[in-house]
This record gives sequence, C-alpha cells and structure tokens, in this order.
Amino acid sequence: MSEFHSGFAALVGRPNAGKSTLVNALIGAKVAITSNTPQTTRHRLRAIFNTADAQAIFVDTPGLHKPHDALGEEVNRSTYKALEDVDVLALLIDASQPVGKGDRWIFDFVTHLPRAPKPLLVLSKVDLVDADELRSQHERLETLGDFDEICEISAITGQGVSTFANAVVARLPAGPRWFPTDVQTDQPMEVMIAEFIREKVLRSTFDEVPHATGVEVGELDYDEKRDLTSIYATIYVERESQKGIVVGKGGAGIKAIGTSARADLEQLLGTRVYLDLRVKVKKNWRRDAAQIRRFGYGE
Ligand SMILES: Nc1nc2c(ncn2[C@@H]2O[C@H](COP(=O)(O)OP(=O)(O)O)[C@@H](O)[C@H]2O)c(=O)[nH]1
Ligand SMILES: [Mg+2]
Repeated sequence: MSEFHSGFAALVGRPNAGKSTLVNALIGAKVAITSNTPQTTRHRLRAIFNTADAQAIFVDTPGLHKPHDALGEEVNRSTYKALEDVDVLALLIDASQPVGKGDRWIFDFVTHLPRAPKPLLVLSKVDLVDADELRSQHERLETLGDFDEICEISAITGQGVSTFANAVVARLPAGPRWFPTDVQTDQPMEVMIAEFIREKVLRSTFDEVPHATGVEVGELDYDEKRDLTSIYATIYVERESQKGIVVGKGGAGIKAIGTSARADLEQLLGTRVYLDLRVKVKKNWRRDAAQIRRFGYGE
C-alpha cells in the first residue's frame, strides 16, 4: 500500500482574490461564504479535501490588510495564526487585476514568515481574461520573487481546480487522515448558519452596511416528524439607518434575505428550514472585543 499523506494548505491573497470560492470548488459544496465585498471572510475556516491516499486541510483566511478597528485586528490575528506551520502556502492572485502593491505586500509577508514553505502561486479567475492579458500577468508574477510554481484556475468554471488540488497533495508530508471523510469543515453548525445569513446581507446591501453587520444564531430546533429545522437569528447593525436599509421598504429587504438564506440553509442542513430573522441595532459592536467574540469572529 502506498503511504498516506496529509497536512495543511493555507489560501492567502488580497480580499476578493477568490479564496473562498476556490474552497467551495475544491469541496464540491458551499461551505465558505463569498461576495464581491472585500473582507467577506471574517473567520478562519478549515475545509477538508479527501482523496484515496491523502487529506488536505485547506485553511481559508480572511485577506490580509491594514486593520482599522478591533474587528480588523482580530481578523488579522487569526490570519497570522492560520499561517503557522502550514505545509503548503497557496497565494491567490486575481488574473483580471494587474499585480499590484497589495499582492507584493502579501508576497513579501508570506515569504518572510518563519518556517513558511515557498508559495505556490495561484492565478485565479482566468475565465475573465484573454490570452494576452494572461501572458502579461505571468510576466508580472515573475517579478514578485522566489516562488514554487504557478497554477491557473477558475473556481467558477472549474478549470485547473483539480490540477491545483493535485499540486497541493503532492506537497503534503506523510501523515494520517485527521478528519473522517464525511466532515467538510471545522466550523460549528451555528457559525456556518450565521455566516450563510451574513452572506445574504452582504450581497443585498452596500456602502457601510456590509461591514457593520454581524449575525447571531440562537438555539436550533429540529422537528423530526416534519423534517424541519427552526432557526432564530438576529442581524446586528450599528445604526438605525443601516437597519432601515437591511429591512427595506415594507420589509422587502429582510424578506429577500430570508428567502435566499433559507434556500442555502436547506442545502447545508439537508432538512426543511423555518427561518426567523430579526434586525437589531447595537452601537459600535465592532470596536468591542467582547462583542466580536460573542459573534464568533476571530479565535
Ligand atoms: N469570474 C470569476 N469570478 C470569481 C472566481 N472566483 C471568485 N470569483 C468572484 O470574486 C468575488 C470574490 O470571491 P471570494 O471567493 O469571496 O474572494 P475572497 O475574498 O478571496 O474569499 C466573488 O464575487 C466571486 O464570485 C472565478 O474563478 N471567476
Ligand atoms: Mg473569502
């Protein structure tokens, strides 16, 4: 029998590079939330990828950035922690955005980490560019510094995703299967549910509202006879005006959020879902470390 391999592979890159979308493509199910709002990911999420003779634990990190508040600091702290002792460091760079200062900053950051493996570059969203743009981007990548190899992927079309997975698996040391094969992530169900709801708020609002949103999920109630999970959740924002935006005219906004969240939650839980959503104002919750932990962000 050939030896089993396992280990950790961190996905890093600027906000919006496509890290969480890649995680979902690798797992073949939605486990990470995605949106075009930078800083969508607040949690360090681990997603488990299995083959017959290997297990890769992908660590989806929030993008690295300069923190502006306690939430930002907590998010960065959890990203730094996620990079300790990884076996593979995959740095995603958006093919449709010329390599910029942000990419360089992250490249330098990860290549200066103690014990960090040479980064594997992942050119993401290649479905958005033509051959010329792709070539220019490759030339820019060459100027970044010393890296391992370049994988081209589109997490949306699936192009290159299994090649990337193979490249990761090939770099894993010998080790056991840490997680049973039916486990997809390390996130508690309540956290996943809160995140799925927050994603819908992010996707339906703009300006300051997405960043001011936190979601808290109460106890879950499963009725076996009706195969129905009842979920009571509260969406917190920081101002009355933000609450007005989330709730929308005559409640239309919150209704739409509820409808699309429910569809995803039924997929996630594999049961029918009753979803009760409230919106509350909690001033300055992002500046309060205790509140941030209550919402489950960071460690
Ligand atoms: N066209 C295209 N869009 C993508 C691809 N991967 C991600 N996106 C989009 O880019 C945005 C950011 O993706 P996300 O995974 O949340 O980025 P993250 O911040 O790095 O986790 C979302 O709107 C995604 O739908 C891709 O391969 N092709
Ligand atoms: Mg993300």
